[in-house]
Amino acid sequence: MMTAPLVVLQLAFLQDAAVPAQPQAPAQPSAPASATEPAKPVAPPTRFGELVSLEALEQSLRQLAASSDGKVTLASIGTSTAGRTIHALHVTSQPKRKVPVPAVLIVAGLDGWHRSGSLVAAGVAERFALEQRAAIDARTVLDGLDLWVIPVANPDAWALGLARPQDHAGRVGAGIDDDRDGRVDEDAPRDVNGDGVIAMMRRLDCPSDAPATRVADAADPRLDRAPDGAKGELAAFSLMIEGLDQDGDGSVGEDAIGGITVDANFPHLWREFAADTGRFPLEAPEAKALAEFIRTHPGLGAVYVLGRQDSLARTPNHERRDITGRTPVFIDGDDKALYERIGKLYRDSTGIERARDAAHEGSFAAWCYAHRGLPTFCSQVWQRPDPSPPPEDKKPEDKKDAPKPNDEESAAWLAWSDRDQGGRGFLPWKPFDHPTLGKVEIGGWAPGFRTEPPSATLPELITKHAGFVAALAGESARVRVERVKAREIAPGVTEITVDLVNDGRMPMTTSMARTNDAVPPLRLRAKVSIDALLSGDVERRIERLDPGSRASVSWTVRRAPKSHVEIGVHYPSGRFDRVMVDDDALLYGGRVLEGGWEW
Ligand SMILES: [Ca+2]
Ligand SMILES: [Ca+2]
Ligand SMILES: [Ca+2]
Repeated sequence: MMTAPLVVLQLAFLQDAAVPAQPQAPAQPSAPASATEPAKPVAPPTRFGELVSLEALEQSLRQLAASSDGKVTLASIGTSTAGRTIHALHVTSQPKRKVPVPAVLIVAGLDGWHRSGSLVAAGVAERFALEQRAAIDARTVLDGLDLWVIPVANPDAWALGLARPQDHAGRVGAGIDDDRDGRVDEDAPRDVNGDGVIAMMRRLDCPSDAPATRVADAADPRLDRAPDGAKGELAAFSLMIEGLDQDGDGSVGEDAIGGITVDANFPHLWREFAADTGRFPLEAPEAKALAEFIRTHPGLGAVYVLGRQDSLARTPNHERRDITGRTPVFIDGDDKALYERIGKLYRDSTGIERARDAAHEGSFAAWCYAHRGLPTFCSQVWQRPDPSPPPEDKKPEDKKDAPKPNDEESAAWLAWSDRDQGGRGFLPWKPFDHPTLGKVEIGGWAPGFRTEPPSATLPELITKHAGFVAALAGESARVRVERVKAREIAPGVTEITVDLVNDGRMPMTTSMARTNDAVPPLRLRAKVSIDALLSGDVERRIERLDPGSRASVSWTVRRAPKSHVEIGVHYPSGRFDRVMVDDDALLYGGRVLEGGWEW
């Protein structure tokens, strides 16, 4: 009990260090008192509440491991293209645990535009490790669960941050000739007007071979839409990324800096002929390191990915299939109920109900689910906040005839930027005399405005996501031997029945795992000679054990008095138990000896 006040003091110190300007010093004396008071619904302080340099984040990870009484171990799962360490945190309540338990894996930082996801992932590890009971009952959860957190899966991209346009943010390594013109990175998007940001351009003088395609949206001329030909509208400009067309080929920014997009370099729905997806799947060392980690950690019960994609705010489509007709593009129909239920848990835990579309072909999450059969859930970390109501002078009657925005979601982002964020979210369109394109306007969304939440919200986001991870862990499949019955049906002949149960809330394996044999079935292997086996199979396989369901397997074997029969129980997770049936078992039932991992 001596350590608890120390932890509180240390966290208070860290909070002050992270937010030096906040006049919150008077709150400090109340910190020790709160240890005895009931938890307040306030997000506990965190050392991951602010976007910092990669080096500073790594330093915080090391500090977390050092201050956790051995509950957090910092390991490396590999090295990035540029030679940076890819860290993994292992969080457990029992560092010397001998019997393996299922683990939840959290992966974040796959590209450079969702760095807050890395902070949230590390912050969740911190919450579990330091048992911030205001947020979650971490001890209960960790008793039956370990947590793996890979907060920055793509450190090279993370280090670059928002310096590159979002579409290219996750690229690593040497340049690729994106447009196959024999030159590499010859016309990357760039900051043409020198405002420090690569934004968008509206080209006003469009040539006939690259005609205008968009008009400004009357509801808010900062936004654009396709012209309505039926109303005689003519397109006024084309929209393109800020750049120069340095090679004069008519395209702007067509050959971006950088090589492989890590989160498009995984095998499922890998785009073979795209410029940035790698020459072969898992070519990027970052992708290979993640895949290796998954392969060598078969006990993962669920994977939670924080970044570009979402599969929780909205349940993924379960009907679309690829051209073979066999592989689901998103999820298998039989896994729909699972995703709906976990999605509801997520929305209840985080309050996040909105999501943006994002490409998922070749992504880590798509591969984890489709090829490895793992229940894999994606979160975009936060959602667009609701804008404050419009000011008084814009009364509803004035707006009755006002045109409706074509893209309501973008309009709502703008409203939030204008009314609540001092307009920081959008760079107004400004005329610019472009050296190769003539008259243009440069402006658009401020980089990261819609992907990175304000730092002030991070502690609360960490609390919400930690709550979801705790809920997710509570949902995992819990397959175990419920009882072992042994009965002597004739002298020297024993009938053995092993009852199995899944008293968790997830199926033993996803439907996807069964479809593609990604995960072995549960196997029960009787270790008896073939002539001692009077009935039953040497090995029995159980493909499916849904939540709340049971399975029962029986054998009849010859067993001499004072001898024993062993049955190996091999779970899909790679764990195994041993069932022992001897003379005592006839009275008390067989014993289950926890084995370990088979890996
Ligand atoms: Ca090129
Ligand atoms: Ca610029
Ligand atoms: Ca060009």
